[in-house]
Amino acid sequence: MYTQALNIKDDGPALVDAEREARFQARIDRDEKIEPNDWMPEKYRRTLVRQISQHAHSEVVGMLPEGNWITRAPSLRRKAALLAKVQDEGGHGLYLYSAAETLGTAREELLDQLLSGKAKYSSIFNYPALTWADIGMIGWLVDGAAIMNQIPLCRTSYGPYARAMIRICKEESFHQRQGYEIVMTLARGTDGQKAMAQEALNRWWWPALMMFGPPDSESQHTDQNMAWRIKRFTNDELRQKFVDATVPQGHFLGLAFPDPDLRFNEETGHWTFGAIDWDEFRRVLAGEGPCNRERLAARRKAHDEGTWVREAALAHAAKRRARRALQAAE
Ligand code: BYC
Repeated sequence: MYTQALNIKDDGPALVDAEREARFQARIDRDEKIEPNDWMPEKYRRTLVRQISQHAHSEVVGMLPEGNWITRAPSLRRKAALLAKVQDEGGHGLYLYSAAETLGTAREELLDQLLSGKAKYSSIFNYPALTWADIGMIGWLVDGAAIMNQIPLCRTSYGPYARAMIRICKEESFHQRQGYEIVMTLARGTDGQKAMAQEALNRWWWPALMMFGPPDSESQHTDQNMAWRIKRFTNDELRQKFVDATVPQGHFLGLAFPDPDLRFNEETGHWTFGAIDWDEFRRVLAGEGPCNRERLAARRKAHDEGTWVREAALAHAAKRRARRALQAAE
């Protein structure tokens, strides 16, 4: 088994599980990073594989709504920036699959889980990108929400995940700015362009708030993940931070948020917002969002069409290994 192939440091049979777990938790409480060969509770390992692989899948599925606009970008400059952004997302997927592999699950297995529909990816990528303004909204709101969630992940307790997130966040920050600049250009453009930006904001605002996950009262994993310092903030805390940062940015552009209950609360210093449609969120997670089927079909097609590349890479690696073995024997 792949897991057994890892050289996991063991503290010896004298330590019973409870003692091991207490020592593990003490390391977490001291803010020490957990590394691949360190002992860790099986549940910690499984939780990380689940979260990191869901994150990796989100990056690669996230390439689809934007990739669809590369040929239709309105200028060469926009096209170059969008191409770079979509390539960055592919790169993030690769770092994250590598981070997940350090926990003992092979990439093929993780990809199988995505392609069979067993593994989740972010709900947001099951919505369509209908106009150019959507590309701006994805950068401003989707990458903006991703940054809010991911900056604390740079301090997550598992070393390889934390280190991957540092570079990812730098790139996401550029993505957010390019999105905001697209929206700003439209918001300052003709009436038609401004209407396009407003219409896109109306469609993306609520799904962006759902990216942070279910409310804390319904979240299954938050308490344990906070104790293990995988998560540093709860879903609702991050959602509120995102709303507080984003609403003034939208108002600066003269755009209106599609929420009649959105108000600044002078006492708390936070924006209060209306009720999120959690039924819609659950439907999207259950595979019934506007684009779930289309996204999985696109990934399966890409995977099938990439078979020859994987086979060629494996054949090349086998040939190099054989050549090295021959050289060593000489
Ligand atoms: N979509 O107990 P909870 C990006 C699932 S950005 C789908 O709160 P947890 C990108 C959750 O997995 C997006 N599923 O869980 C941006 C769990 O299901 P399972 C990716 C969701 O883990 C721009 C169940 O609901 N970012 O990549 O404590 C361009 C209960 O939830 C969602 C990340 O993945 C959702 N929105 O917290 C390109 C960041 N929300 O597994 C790409 C890392 C919840 O028990 N992930 N679920 O069946 C996290 O920070 C956390 O996993 C979450 C959820 C905040 C998402």
